Amino acid sequence: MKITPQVDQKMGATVTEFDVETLSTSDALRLKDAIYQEKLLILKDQHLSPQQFIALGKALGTIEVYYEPMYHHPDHEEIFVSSSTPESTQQVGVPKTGAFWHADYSFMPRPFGITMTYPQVVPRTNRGTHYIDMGKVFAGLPEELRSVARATKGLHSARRYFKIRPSDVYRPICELVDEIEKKTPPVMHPTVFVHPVTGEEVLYVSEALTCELHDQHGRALEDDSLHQLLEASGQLDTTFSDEHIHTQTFTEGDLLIWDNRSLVHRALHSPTPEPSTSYRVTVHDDHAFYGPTT
Ligand code: 7UC
Ligand code: FE
Repeated sequence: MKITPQVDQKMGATVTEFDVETLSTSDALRLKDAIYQEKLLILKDQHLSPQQFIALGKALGTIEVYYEPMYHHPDHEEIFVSSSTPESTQQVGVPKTGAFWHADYSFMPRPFGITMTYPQVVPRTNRGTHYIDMGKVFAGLPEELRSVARATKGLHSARRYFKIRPSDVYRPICELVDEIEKKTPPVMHPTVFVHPVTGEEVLYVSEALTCELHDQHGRALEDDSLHQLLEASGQLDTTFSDEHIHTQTFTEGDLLIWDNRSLVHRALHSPTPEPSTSYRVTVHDDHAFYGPTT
């Protein structure tokens, strides 16, 4: 197994000569270590069955099954399917997922540390994912904003990006909203936490899922601090040219693994009606999601 940092890129390393079938304990440890050091890994030339993809997840930790069954692979609930299949009448998974800045599962009480995506059908144009390293963002913030982050918590909710299910057609929207609030009540996370492996302080806010910042008395801040933090991170840049944004493209055989504590991401989807399918497996590692807050 060879790990090679990507040249002239803001982050990431490629992993070659990786074979899940013959993965030694020491290589599994090296791979895990590289996830946290490099933040984003691109495993090359992978030809895995769903079972092998799931086995890779289990080699890294404990798989989290997505809470909404609409996303599940029909035979393997561990696999989340993002798929636009214009030719097919039977939709599998959900089209165009994650096209907004977020960290996976930040709207849940216990998010997972590792996300893997494994593109199955790769469109010719516009397929990729944007990433921002929120540890780097925090390190570059002006001191006033760092203090605000250290003194507050963020409220995260799935409510704005919950996807309407086929079974929701003709339901009153208020009923659906109530259901979202009940099933996934908003959760608080520290605005900045110490990464349990790297020790870095990570700014944990996203444009899609962080709704408010609260002070130590639990009162919502009425100023624009959240907006300022998001602005400073590059997540509000509609041209995607902010210095923090890394855009990772992929080809068939690539399998992406990233540190879901450090990075926020945003999927890029092709505007053409080309078919596109991607599998995802998400994993809790052996560490608490965040250590003691700063
Ligand atoms: O359909 C989607 O874009 C799924 C998104 C709301 N959730 C990703 C996650 O795991 O946080
Ligand atoms: Fe995502």
